Order: sequence, then structure tokens, then C-alpha cells
Amino acid sequence: MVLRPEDEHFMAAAIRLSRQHLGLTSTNPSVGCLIVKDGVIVGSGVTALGGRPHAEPQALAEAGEGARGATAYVTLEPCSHYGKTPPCAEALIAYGVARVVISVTDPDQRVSGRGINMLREAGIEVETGILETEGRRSLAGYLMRQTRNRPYVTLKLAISADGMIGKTGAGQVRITGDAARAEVQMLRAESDAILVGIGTAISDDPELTCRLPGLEDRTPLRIVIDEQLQLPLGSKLVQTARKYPVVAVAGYPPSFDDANDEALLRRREALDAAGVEVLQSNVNEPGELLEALGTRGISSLLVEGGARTARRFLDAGMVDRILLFQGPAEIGEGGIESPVLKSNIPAEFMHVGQSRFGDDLCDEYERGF
Ligand code: AOF
Ligand code: ZN
Repeated sequence: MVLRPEDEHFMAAAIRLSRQHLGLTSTNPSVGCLIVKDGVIVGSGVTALGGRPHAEPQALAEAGEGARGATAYVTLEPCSHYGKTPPCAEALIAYGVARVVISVTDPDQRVSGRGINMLREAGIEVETGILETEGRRSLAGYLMRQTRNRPYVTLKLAISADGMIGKTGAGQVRITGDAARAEVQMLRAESDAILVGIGTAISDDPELTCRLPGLEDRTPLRIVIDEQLQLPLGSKLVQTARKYPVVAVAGYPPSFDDANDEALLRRREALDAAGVEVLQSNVNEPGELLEALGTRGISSLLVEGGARTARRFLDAGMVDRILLFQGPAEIGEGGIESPVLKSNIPAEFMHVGQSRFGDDLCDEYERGF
């Protein structure tokens, strides 16, 4: 591997660029590409909304003749297949790029090493694995869905100083401040779907939308685990279902209780009529739901609570990342205990960073895959 001092710098910039379209490229990954000539960025591209065009042809078009002899930095191995667009590797060759620096190789079976081979066979110098940890992080949803047919799951919890995530009967309790809340809205914008349990849906009556100015349309698919279909028709979720889709996940109805079945069926019809999609899945096996979501193209899921739902996902080994936001105030009497605290994060998770948002701290933990 022949690295240059500037390689990590430009790859970091390409990764930052790729994040702009996270959650907006559907089943395609959001890839960043920079064309650099004599230390100057002459072209840049990020996978377009909806997934096409890919990043490279856009960056190359901007660079034009400047691409000849230049270095291309790409967060994912350039594709080698004729899919809905021609191969990006071919475009890099045609524009006369001399060197391609890649962070992550593509697990897509149509590509997987072939992109790199095409470039090398054309005499282009190729380096891979640059800032791979960061690159994999930015592509986590895509990589998880490609390799395991399920979304990458982030569990987000806001915890008080005494380790509580809420207060019984108190509805939404303010645990973190405005800066942390804005960060959570950003996380929503970057996710394909967001999920809560029915307990939280009833007690908090959350909207689960992205309300950052200008990013309202980046509200993810909103999912409620609702075994008995108790989601109130007057809830904010149901009331906004026609604007921002909502899925209620019902369990499989017990066949031995006709009266219960009948009532469940009526609630299902009412939700249907209100524009809520009802999906059936074994709610005790989050893996089953995740597979269904993966199949419909969801590659990142944000689990926002409550305690029971978080536990279910953790116990099933279906959490890939934990974000613990810690506020400075105590909740005290009547508090609902957090399913995880800094002191008892499951052993397979590694602490990868801490950020501050106003008076709140956010600790981030990851499990490799
Ligand atoms: C790249 N650059 O910006 C992206 C890539 O259906 P298609 O033809 O668009 O191909 C989808 C595949 O292309 C996807 O699974 C992944 O392998 C690759 N995505 N490749 O060179 C990009 N988004
Ligand atoms: Zn491509």
C-alpha cells in the first residue's frame, strides 16, 4: 500500500460528503467521491437522491479534463456492473484517472472486488481500506442490509442523572435539552425508519417526525410495536399517517379467542381506514420484523424506546449501536428505569465516542459486524 499524507484527509472529506444523502438513497448506499488534482478538489459527487446517478460520474463530470492524471477518493468500491447505470469503474478509466483510493469494498455480489480489478487491469493504482472504520460506519445501513438482509439498528435512550428514561403516568418528560433534541431529529433524518413500543406511543403521544427546518420531508417510516393494535385513533401518529407513513406491528392473533379476534379485526380496520399500515410479526422475535423491513428496503432503524422495546431488541441481539444521552436532572419518585446504563452496557459493545450537547452528554457504543 502506497499511501500519501493527504489520503486520509481527502477520504475524511469524502465520508463527510456521503453523509449528506444518508437515508435518501433508498436501497443504494450514499457514497461520496472527490477528484483531487495537485492537492485541489476539482470534482465532487454524492449518490443522488433515490440512489442514481452514482457518486463517481457526477464528480467526474464536474472535473472534466481535470480528472486526467488525478486521484479519485471513493467511500465505496466503484461498481463494475451494468445495472440501472453503466459501471463507475469504466467511467473512472475513461476519464483518465491515475489513482483510486477506496475506503470500503462493496459486498454486492455483482461488484465485490470486480470494480477494483477492472481499475487495476486498466493500469490504475488502487488503494483500499483507507479510514475503513469510519467508512463502514457511514455505510453501516447498506452493509448490514446487503450482508444480513436487515437494517442496522441504533438504540437511542435519553437518561436522567438517576438512570431513568421517564416517569410513570407523566407523559413526555424533559430529560435532555434543545441541542440534544436537535441531534435526535438529525438522527431521524438520517434513518430509513424509527420504532417505538405501544407503551411509549400511548403515554408520550409522540410524533416521531423530523422537525428541523427544511428537513421535514426526511421524516422516516414510523413504526409502532403494537401487539394488540391499541394505537389510539386520535394519537398524533395516526392523525399524521397520511402525510408521514405509519406501520403498526401486530402480533399473530390467538386463534382460540374469537371475541378477541373480532375486536382486533375491528381495530385493524379502523387503523387501515386512517391510513396506518398493519403488519403482522412475532413481536417477541425482533429479528423477524427486521427481516421484513430489510426485504422492503429499510437499511437503518432508530429504536427510540421505551424500556420494554429496548430490552426486547437488546435481548435478541438486534442492537448494533447504542446512543446514551445523559441529562443533568434527576427524575426521582416514579421513575422508569433505563434498560441500560453506562455501567452495564453489554460486553460486546465498544465505547467509540462521547459528544456534548449543551448540558447533556452523549456516549456512543458500537458492536462490530
Ligand atoms: C458506486 N457509486 O455512488 C453507489 C454505488 O441499481 P444500480 O445500478 O444503481 O446499482 C446498485 C449498486 O451500485 C449497489 O448495490 C452498490 O453495489 C452500488 N452503489 N456504487 O459505484 C455509488 N451508490
Ligand atoms: Zn457505480
